[in-house]
Amino acid sequence: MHTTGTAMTRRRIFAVLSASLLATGLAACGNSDTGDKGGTGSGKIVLGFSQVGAESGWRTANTNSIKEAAAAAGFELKFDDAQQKQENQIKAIRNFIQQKVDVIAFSPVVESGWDTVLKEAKDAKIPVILTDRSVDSADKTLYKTFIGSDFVKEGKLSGEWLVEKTKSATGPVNIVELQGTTGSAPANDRKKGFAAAIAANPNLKVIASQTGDFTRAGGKAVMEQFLKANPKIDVLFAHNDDMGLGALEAITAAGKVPGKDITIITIDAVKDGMQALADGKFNFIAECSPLLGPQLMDLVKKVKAGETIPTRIETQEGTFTQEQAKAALPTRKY
Ligand code: GYE
Repeated sequence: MHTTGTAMTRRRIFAVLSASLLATGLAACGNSDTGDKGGTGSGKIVLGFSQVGAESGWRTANTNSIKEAAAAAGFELKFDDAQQKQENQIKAIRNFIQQKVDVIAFSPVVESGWDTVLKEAKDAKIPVILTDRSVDSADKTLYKTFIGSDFVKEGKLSGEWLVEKTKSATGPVNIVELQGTTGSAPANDRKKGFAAAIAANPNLKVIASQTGDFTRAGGKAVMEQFLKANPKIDVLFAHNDDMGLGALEAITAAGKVPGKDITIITIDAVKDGMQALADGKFNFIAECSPLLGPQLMDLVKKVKAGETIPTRIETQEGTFTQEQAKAALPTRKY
């Protein structure tokens, strides 16, 4: 069920190799592309990117990947940080439309409420690429493609690992869940996938589930409440590493040993999360790769050239146990 260390390493090397080849190829294309009229007349392809915010280690790595890949591709990047607010993203997208950028890409804070602004971009003939998170718009012609992870699968892998780990448990297993940002695709989907994976095991019970907004501070504060209200917590399922890391502080302060008294499952596999896993404080992480930059730039180029691209591009990722985290950490890039 789980990817072995060797397979994981091989996949990782392949991913790094293809990412750098892609970046090199794009850099060459970008340079020879100086005749291309962008929205600002700089001669470069102009990409407007609206980012969710800076809520987590994942997000920081994602922002870096996008900025580095845009520079390597020779694009002009207009980058906006929405500070986790949908209204800021809508404003940023309207600004990009006004500035007549070539392509708009964004990672939607929440799933709903995008139709109007996406229609405005379509009417202005500016193609939109969804990055990392999707929208629930019924009209699929409002965007060209969605590039990112399968969040339901990440939740499922987390739940399946727990089912396997607790298969000989006799009594009830009490689970608390730290959800991501309310209404966001990863929070909705990870919750769904996890619930589906444990559904057939009545002794596995989610006794409390609340949002920690994908932040360390949120994870800590909500875990404190969980611990106060529930004398017996066996498992924490956190929708990202950062909330799990915040929760560690609350658990330790409550006199419990994370990773032993409370089994901790998280999602992302950023460096700090992997360190906690290697140290035995976390027990399992389902990976979610933030390194979407090179692939995104490739798609921007293709869309700008009028090429047809697949409407869904799924990120490849695996899972980590404590032993696998120890092996992977020395070469972990983010
Ligand atoms: O898991 C979390 C971040 O959308 C996949 O957002 C992303 C999620 C990621 O804040 O750490």
